[in-house]
Amino acid sequence: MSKVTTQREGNVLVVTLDNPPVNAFSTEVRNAMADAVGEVAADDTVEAVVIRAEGRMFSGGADITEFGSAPVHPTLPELIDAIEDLDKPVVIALNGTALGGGCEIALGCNYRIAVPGAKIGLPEVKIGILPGAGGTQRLPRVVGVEEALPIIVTGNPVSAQKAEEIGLVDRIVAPEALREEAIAFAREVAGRAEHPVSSRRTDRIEGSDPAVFDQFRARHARRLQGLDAPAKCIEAVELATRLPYDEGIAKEREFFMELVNGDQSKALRHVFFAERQAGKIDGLPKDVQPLPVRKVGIIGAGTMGGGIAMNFLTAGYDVVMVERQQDALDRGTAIMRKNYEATARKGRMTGEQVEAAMGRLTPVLDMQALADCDLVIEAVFELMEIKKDVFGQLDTICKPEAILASNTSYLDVNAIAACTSRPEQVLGLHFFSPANIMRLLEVVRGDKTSPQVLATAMDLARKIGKVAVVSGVCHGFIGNRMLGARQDQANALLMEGALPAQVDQVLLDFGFPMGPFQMADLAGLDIGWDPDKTSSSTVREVLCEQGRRGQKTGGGFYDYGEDRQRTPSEAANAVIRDFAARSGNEQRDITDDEIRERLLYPMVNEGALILEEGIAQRAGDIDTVWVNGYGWPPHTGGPMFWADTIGLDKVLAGLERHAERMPDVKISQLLRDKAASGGRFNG
Ligand code: T1G
Repeated sequence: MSKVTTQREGNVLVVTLDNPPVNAFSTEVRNAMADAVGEVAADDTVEAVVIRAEGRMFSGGADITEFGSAPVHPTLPELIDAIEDLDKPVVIALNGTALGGGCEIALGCNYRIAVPGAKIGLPEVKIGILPGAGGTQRLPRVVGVEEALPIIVTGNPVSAQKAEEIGLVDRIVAPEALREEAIAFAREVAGRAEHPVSSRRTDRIEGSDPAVFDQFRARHARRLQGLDAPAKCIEAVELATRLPYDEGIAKEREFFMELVNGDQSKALRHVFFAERQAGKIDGLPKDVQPLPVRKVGIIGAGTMGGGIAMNFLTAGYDVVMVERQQDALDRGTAIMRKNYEATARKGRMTGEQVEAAMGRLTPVLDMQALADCDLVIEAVFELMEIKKDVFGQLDTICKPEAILASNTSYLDVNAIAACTSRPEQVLGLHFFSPANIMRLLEVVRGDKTSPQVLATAMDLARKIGKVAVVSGVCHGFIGNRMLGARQDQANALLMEGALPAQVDQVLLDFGFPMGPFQMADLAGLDIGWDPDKTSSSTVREVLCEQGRRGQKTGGGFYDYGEDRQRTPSEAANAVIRDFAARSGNEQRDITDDEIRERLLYPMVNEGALILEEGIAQRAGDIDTVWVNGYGWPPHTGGPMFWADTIGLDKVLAGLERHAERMPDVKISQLLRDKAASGGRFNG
């Protein structure tokens, strides 16, 4: 079945694209589309053209899987130029999302109509490139520089309504009438002498204020920092206002080729596909169907319980939320409402949607109310005894087919499952705080978790908008286990002469949103600290004993002002120096390079051990965890992709160079083997 078909409707030729799942402009599609354009050009009885698509969207753009290999003709720019050069009017009918090349082909048409739900945009910057099929030169000519810049540089799409306002779309029509309306529009314009041609327009860029570009750069400085593509996007649009179209398009192509072959785009494309691959479970029988889930029970109305509940409420599920004390239940419910109202104030939800979500919540004090839930997630205190007691109760309360999940961050899911008569229905669902915001969900499969329960969890993750990664059972699963490897070295470095500010700055410079000691202050130094049992045996204990429990007390590893900005703390540094002096370690000036290697190489090594042990299915899953759960800068691809990029031999050499100072780091045989063979974790 051809991916592009043509159908005659009187004097109009309708060209239909049908390349599931996202109508990507693959080589096959471009060739078939070029044939259709040739058919139009050769047939004088065709007086107008409609381009449309089947499926749930118009197009997700060029076929990203083809990047990295030599361009195959006709390229998308060549195809769009051929459409634009037709001597007959072309109407494009956007039946839904039109992104990247999908938007660019629309810009090459004379007229554009769309359904109300269509999202139109140029997200190329998000995969480290720029619109490479005329988008940076045509869009500003159609909508003007000030509207074009945010679309191209942020990569965020605009609604059909906004597109109509700014002139990107001519009309909005109902989905059921789209094909016919497009044909009627084509007939309407067929007789006109002239038609708008995007690349030849100058009315929207004439007189553009050159200062706009530097103002935009300044306003988005943080977003642009360290990234290649956004800067090139701005430069390409700037050239559209200064160069004739043909010269501007040549620069766009030059920038595109430079970016698409660069490390940052390769990393961002890896992240894009790894996230989607993570949702697949190797070896899962194809016929496994997810179990039906309509009602969800959450135990605990604290920060995690309330955040987890919001995910399901927002996605339309009924939620029963259990707490032991009425005041805690009321507090948790009030915080959920406050969070929703804040979202509504930002325009991301309506008041009705907030009320509907809260209306699906049933706050209770009695666990018996969980009896008819299809899934129950506990978010109680992180203590195995408490978890085991809860699961023992759930096993008697909940219906036999209910799935029982723990939100534990570290604990042994197999031991928890063993407290029930249904271990095949028990697994971990590890949400990340704030649970209603963070996209990552670690789905921890117990030794006895059934394929159907696993499939149900992955299906639920998609429905609540999470990026799910399957983890086996080990202490800390994937993310926290690797975080532990990093934290061990961060703490060791303090005992060798480094201070928190230097250690954190190394990771900030690498692209993390914060360093390990900033993170500790944010989370609170008193997690797991017991004032009745404290014995001044660690830096963290002494800081807690001094009342320095993190940001929430105005000081931890750092001092915090009213604005919560951090400054190095002499008090904390004095405690650190005291412990360091008594540690028996030689105190020395430690270079930033050594700090970066000591923090990141053991993480990569732990990731390799996680792969060796089968805890993670694939290296891309580990990258997906760290990019979506811990702020690893996506333009380096995640820890395993980054190690591939710098070379596993370099990582191994670094681990061996620092081995004496890292006696507890057991170097992975998988890492050794791949370093020796020149292999990569990501194939
Ligand atoms: N190319 C190849 N495969 C793609 C693809 C693409 N552009 N977009 C999606 N897929 C695959 C995806 O990997 C998954 O595969 C399946 O389709 C469903 O995707 C010249 C150079 C369109 C909003 O950056 O944002 O045009 O896992 O799960 O949630 O200037 O996909 O099923 O095997 O994401 O409904 C620019 C990228 C390309 C858009 C749909 N376009 N895609 O979301 O489905 S570069 C983009 C998306 C370009 C020109 C430039 C989303 C989506 P599998 P999905 P979804």
